[in-house]
Amino acid sequence: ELHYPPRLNCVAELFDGALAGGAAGRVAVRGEQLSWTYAQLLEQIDRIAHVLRGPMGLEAGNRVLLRGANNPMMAACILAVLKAGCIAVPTMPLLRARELGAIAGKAEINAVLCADSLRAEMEAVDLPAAVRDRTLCFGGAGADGSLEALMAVQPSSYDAVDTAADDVCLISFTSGTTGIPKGTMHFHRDVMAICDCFPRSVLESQRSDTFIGTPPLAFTFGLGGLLLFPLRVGATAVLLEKLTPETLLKAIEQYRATVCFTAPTFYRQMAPLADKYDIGSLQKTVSAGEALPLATRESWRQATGLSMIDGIGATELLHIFISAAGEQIRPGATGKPVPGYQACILDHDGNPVGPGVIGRLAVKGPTGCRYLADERQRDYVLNGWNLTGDAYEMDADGYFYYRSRTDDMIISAGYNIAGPEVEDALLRHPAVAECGVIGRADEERGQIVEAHVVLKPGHEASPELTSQLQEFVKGQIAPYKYPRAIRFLTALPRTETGKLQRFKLRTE
Ligand code: 3UK
Repeated sequence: ELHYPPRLNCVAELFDGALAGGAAGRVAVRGEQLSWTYAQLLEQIDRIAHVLRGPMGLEAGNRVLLRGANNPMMAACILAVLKAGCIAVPTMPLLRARELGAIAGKAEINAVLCADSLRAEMEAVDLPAAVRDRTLCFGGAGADGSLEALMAVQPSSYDAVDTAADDVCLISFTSGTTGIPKGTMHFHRDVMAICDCFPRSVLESQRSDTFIGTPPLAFTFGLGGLLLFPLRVGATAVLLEKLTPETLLKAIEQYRATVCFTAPTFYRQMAPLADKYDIGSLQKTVSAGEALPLATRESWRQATGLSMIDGIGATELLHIFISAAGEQIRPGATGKPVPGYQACILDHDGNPVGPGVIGRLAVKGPTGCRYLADERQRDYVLNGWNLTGDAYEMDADGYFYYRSRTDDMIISAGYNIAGPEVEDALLRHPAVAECGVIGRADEERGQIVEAHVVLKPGHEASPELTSQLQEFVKGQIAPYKYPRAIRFLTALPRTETGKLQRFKLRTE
């Protein structure tokens, strides 16, 4: 059981803990341009907090939209908003003006902190005049009126606003795999809870760790894994912009990173390149965002000797709630509920089912879903249990196995077929780099299994390869699951968070 005092400011709590542990002189955040120790990061946060509550004129509870790539200044801005008693609304860097406008409106924002590099798109957003007047940019040349210019004349220390443990501090938008982002609200105590669950009991992170990875800080996977978790234990966070599989490997070598957070596709693309770099510092690699195919787990292990830590998380629940590491890993399973969380599988009527039956995953724990607009609340939360929209199965030992998204289960000639199982089979073929499997409407069978395949360099699409892939799948899993149709693409449609957009494959 986690217990937090009724008055809690999560940023004050994180820094009090780290500084009490002697972190002041250790590096808190490393970026491409600069690094800050805990003491230096704290000073930046405090100066920004003064700007928010002073010249910007914000009050406690006001909402601040944040935009920027992963770097130390973006991290300081997010933390300053929370420390000043305001609510952070981080946004994904690639969003366009229209999408930003929708988020700004839904979240009823009062102010904006925007990286200079993303300024043009932000200026194209239709905002109320009062918000426009409270828009500051950072990370540019530091001209008059920039955040940095205002920070320079502020005091270097700021007393955290005395917030309640269950005051909202973060509004996070889902990545919109299906198109429409939904806002979810999280409390100061939720921030502490995610730091005290997965990183403590599964990852066993320590102050000697250096965290690195790809998820944007605007995605709670990244906010937790690349900022909050390292701060909680007094470790170092490496925050880099625009990583590719190749540059991430290079950065792991350069920064001697010990913990890596990214999505399955990145690990899949890094595996064949791994022997070109000295990544011997790596100890823990965490995969989340979408299902980790067994084929990817195996190729990563072969390339690096590391056992992947798979973990399922959700924006609604803030971070990872089912996972396993080390000896606890059972190939094919996501893992067991992270201590602090409970999980079960429900049938259509909401009754629990036993081992070996596929059903709807339900989760309960210290964090839970609170949608901003509450129409969807009833779909997600049932009697205190969060329904994530995933089809899962449990075994007799309490391990949880991902099958598919509930809506993505393919029903063909009366058979239930999970696309990810077919994807795992295809990924084992030497010609296949990436693939996505969906159900395509079919008069005779209701749906047929259709695979969308991206080939590795040196391979070309042909009718022969199509039948070869079909036979290959039939040799590994029950033949009725084989893809009756195969389409070859040069890339799969993915969200900024690395998730396959199956709905786009269906409408292609
Ligand atoms: C899917 C997974 C199988 C699953 C997230 C870690 O992904 C995150 O949040 P989102 O709101 O999406 C949630 C949905 O994504 N998913 C995530 N991880 C896995 N499916 N295996 C996995 N390991 O459908 C889930 O319902 O974008 C992940 C931490 C924080 C996050 N917000």
